[in-house]
Amino acid sequence: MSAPRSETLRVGVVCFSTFGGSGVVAAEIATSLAGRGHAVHVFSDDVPGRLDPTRPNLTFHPVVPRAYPPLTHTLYPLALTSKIVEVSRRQPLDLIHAHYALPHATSAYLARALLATETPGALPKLVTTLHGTDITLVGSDPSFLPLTRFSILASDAVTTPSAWLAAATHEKLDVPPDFAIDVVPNFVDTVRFSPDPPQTTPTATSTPTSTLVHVSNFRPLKRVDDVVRIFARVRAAGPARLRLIGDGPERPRIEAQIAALGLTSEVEFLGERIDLPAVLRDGALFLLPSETESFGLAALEAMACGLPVVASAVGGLPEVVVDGETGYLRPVGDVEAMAVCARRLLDDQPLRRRMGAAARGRAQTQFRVEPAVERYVEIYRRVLG
Ligand code: GMT
Repeated sequence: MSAPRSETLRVGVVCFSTFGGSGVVAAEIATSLAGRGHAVHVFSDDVPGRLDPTRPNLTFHPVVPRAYPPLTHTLYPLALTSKIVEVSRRQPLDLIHAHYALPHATSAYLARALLATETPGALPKLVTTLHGTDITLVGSDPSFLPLTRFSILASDAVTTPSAWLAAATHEKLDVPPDFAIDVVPNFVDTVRFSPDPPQTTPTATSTPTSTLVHVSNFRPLKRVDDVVRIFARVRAAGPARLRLIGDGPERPRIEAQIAALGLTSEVEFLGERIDLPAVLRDGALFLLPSETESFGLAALEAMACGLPVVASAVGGLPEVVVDGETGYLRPVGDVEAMAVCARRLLDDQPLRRRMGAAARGRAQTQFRVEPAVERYVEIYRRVLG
């Protein structure tokens, strides 16, 4: 006998807690589902940055792998499996929504296999959202490819935030063409991420600013050194400042690069910020010259704040940024071309305003929260039959 399929769903959301885009998307989905009255259980190593664990209908389940000194490798995927099993025994779930293939979809699969030995039939369905590096880097690494592929094919539904990532999953992981992947674009809260501070009259568009903004986790694939090279060229041609938001392993190298270029006084490191909308709306334009990006949620959040985006023409970014309308897309590594675009936007205020307004308009019309969450709920209901 399967679990009751009532209007109210019991959904387990499995995600990373870090400030990365997949954790943000998962937290926003969990919040919205709870707001609609569904019973939501979030599983992660810590409370995701954008999640309020005290809100009604939402329970946060911390996953804490026990340390056992002879075992030097992390037991997190197994602790996550055990936690899903433990919670499901007490409060059966209709489905588990795993964000990121490894280890989340694999742990959910294993939990389901264990639960099947106890209560055959009453098993949660598995919906897996792929976010990018789980396919392009981790998942396609030969050491992980078979398990990633297996976890995808064992899911009842698989989603990606861009058509590009769906195609890359078919191609890189040799997923059969008839295995359907739902494309559900990422989304943004355009009330929180807006050009105007809450409860004030519009001001941002009338304030001339020459600040370039970049947000990332400072990993090599973000090419933060290109951000600095672009800024150096922009600065050489006129006034400008650079704000770097986020943190990660590349930061010391980037600090050294900025010092070597004599730009230390013109660049600010703001670290990870929860007041991101305020920082974004202070900027003139957003830079995202990544090596790859399945979607580029950081760019979308900047667009919602009215910033044009100068980014690499790569991955899913062309599905977010419309070249020549909401910003500029140039080949990966072409810092000269990106600097020309950025300088043009700083020098031509009407152009910048026009593109900023178009960026905000695109975020409002194409990437709203409610339709995206509605798509996920439709997928949940489809797999639940
Ligand atoms: O970009 C990262 O390194 C973080 C990563 C994550 O897993 O949080 O972001 C990925 O997922 C985001 C949400 O779907 C996307 O907006 C990012 O483009 C994607 N990053 C890459 O594909 C490199």
